[in-house]
Amino acid sequence: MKSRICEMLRIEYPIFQGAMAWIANASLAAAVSEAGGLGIIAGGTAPVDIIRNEVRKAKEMTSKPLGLNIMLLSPHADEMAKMACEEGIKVVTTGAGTPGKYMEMWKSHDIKVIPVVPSVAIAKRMVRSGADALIAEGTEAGGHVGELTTMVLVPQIVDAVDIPVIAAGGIGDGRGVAATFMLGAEGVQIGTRFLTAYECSVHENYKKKVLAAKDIDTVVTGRPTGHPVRILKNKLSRSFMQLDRTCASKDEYEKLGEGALARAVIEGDIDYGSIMAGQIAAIVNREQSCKDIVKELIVEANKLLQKDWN
Ligand code: TUI
Repeated sequence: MKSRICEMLRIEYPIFQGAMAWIANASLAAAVSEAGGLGIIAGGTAPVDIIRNEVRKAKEMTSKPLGLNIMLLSPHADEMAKMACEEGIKVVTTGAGTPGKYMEMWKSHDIKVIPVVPSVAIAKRMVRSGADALIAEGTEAGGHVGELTTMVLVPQIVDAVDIPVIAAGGIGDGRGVAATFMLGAEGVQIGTRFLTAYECSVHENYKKKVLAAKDIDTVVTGRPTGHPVRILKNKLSRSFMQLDRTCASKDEYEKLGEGALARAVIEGDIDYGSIMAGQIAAIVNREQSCKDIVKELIVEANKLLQKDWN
């Protein structure tokens, strides 16, 4: 399972933990890094000092490489980009936009930049602006998603660029890891499977909802806003779907969505909170340590990739 990504980032296994906003904190990221993967702290839309504190805490918990994700729709993205340099972060991933304007600053601080991309055109643009690797995220993922599936997106991006491609979206076990390696990926990013890790501090009710999820229990809402989001079905998702059907205004979406992720993550409100999770939630049915999750993914994937198919 060694790949260019392991060398580039000095990690043991090419497994990134998805940067789930409000969820991927020091506890989760440090545990994944300690397990030999890449733990990533999510900036989300939080104020910069909250995240700075998580970065410092994580560094006390592990001496292994850690990443920081910058969500480019955040009003704090500029400050977060600077904070990565100030805190000596060595790997930045980005989501929900193009990080071109920060590239020079990050490069001058020796930071590896790995943007999430939902299409070939955006992938090519990221390469031109100096990305070191790409995360090709399919629409199976939770949260803010593009239109293409992982199966279709990964091989096309692998063909279009020369830098390493990490697959994301719909990967929850060793079979998914092996499958994306067959498509040309050199690493995977996994979010949903880590939601039920012991070290993940998301509310118990959120974990239970993920553990109970079946194949068709997620839905993408908000397409008319240009920022479609995949969440588990509940009363909130039904209200969002009603807005989708009635061509509601941006204000109506904002009013309904305001504070909704924190409501689910912190308060455990599974009816009116936004429970972001990927389609693969259906196969997540155990609580485990990050160490066991990473080990299991690698052992299963290695077995499949070395199997004699004759
Ligand atoms: O960013 C994500 N997933 C997320 S972010 C998030 S928090 C949030 N809060 C409020 C509204 C929306 C989200 C929850 N989940 N995934 C990475 C990702 N990036 N998916 C798609 C993209 C993307 C989309 C467009 C990356 C680049 C891009 O470029 C467009 C352009 O033209 O710049």
